[in-house]
Amino acid sequence: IQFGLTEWTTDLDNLARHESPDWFNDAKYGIFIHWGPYSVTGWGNSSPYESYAEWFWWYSTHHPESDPSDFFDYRLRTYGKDWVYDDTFPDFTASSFDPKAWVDLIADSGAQYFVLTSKHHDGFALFDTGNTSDRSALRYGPHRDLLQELFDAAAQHQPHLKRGTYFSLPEWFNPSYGPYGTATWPGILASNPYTGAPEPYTGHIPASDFLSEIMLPQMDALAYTYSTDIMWCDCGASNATAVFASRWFNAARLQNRQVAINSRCGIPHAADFDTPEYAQFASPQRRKWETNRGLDPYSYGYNRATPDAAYMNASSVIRTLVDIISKNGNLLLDIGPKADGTLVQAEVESLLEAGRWIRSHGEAIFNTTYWFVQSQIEDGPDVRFTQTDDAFYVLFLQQPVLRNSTIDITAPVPVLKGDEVSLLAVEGGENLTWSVTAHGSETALRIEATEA
Ligand code: FUL
Repeated sequence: IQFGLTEWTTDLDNLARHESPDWFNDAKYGIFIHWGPYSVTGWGNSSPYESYAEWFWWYSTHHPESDPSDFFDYRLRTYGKDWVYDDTFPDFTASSFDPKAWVDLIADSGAQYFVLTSKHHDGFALFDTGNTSDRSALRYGPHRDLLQELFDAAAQHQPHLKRGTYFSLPEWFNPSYGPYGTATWPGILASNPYTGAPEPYTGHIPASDFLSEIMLPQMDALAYTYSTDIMWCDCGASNATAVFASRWFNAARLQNRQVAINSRCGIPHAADFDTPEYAQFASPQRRKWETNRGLDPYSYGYNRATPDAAYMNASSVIRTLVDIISKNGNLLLDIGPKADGTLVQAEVESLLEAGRWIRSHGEAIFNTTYWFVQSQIEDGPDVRFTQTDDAFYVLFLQQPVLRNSTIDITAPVPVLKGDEVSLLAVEGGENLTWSVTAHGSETALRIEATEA
């Protein structure tokens, strides 16, 4: 079979031949954005019991007996006993949302793409869900199509940023999800933990089949109306992804576009990339992967309990990125905007400071591949490797001493041609020379620095 010429079908072995696009492999760094009604509550407590703030509704209705992260008590003392989750909607205003400023920040951070929560587990959509649901930012809260506004701003930006959509396949408490409930996603209704009354599921349009009448049409809307580049599903479980992906891949091919789906669409066998969460692989992986995590130490959504000093600083962003790309990964780094669309200043500062370094060292980051043999060395300086067709990059995780010194990197380095070792983005200073030496079966790359 010539797969380049045949149709994509719903057969999983056929779909498994779809690969992560070149642009995705080359892009290395994206910004994840978790924004929704949970940005109003904005609470996940902080160390030592940190929990995802975007899970507020779940935890504040489900864990009354053991509540180390204080969701349950916070809810009562902040909102009182009659409050229900959907009371957040009017306060999810987006009144200061400036899509152009967000896109400028993403570009300045050095990221090449972003992924916005189009719909999280609470079922509240930031895009137009048509006649499948009225539970969206178009009908409640801001009364705006937030996804479209951000996508439009990104399309106008030069250079273009790729645009992705996080999409939760299950909805926690959607009454129509019930029949598809599993142990993890029980498909139950929420009830107020204090009064026992059922909590409303505002904007619900009853459907006889959640998958074909809600999930699939919404995924199609993201693919065809919004032209998402990445379908970043979450949670898997029951799904219509084989139908969705085969149609989408065929359509994308006709348009000469490369699109991607992640490993959480319910058919991991056919995914383009894996998605370790707050984790990264220790060694290079043949299959493309993308770490997702927040600048917040343990939340994607805005968490008012996180102290400024706890967010990742620029140097930890850079080290994390460099480590990941040396192992065939990408980094999808999350910010949690506030309900009015303002950004957390500590997150902005880290992104901008890291962005200056990332952009000035972009040659060693973007459009590179990992050095498959080894990603780091056991003894000697803490370095990571990337490569292109005509360069081999050694990235130091600690500032090396390069003053009249010699650095030996004992690693199976590639056969190097050419005669130049240079320090990226550092002007003047040192003359660097390199040589490859053999120590028994080991090779070592020796970099010698002499004062210019
Ligand atoms: C998880 C979700 O439950 C989290 O809230 C977050 O969206 C993360 C990226 O995926 O599965």
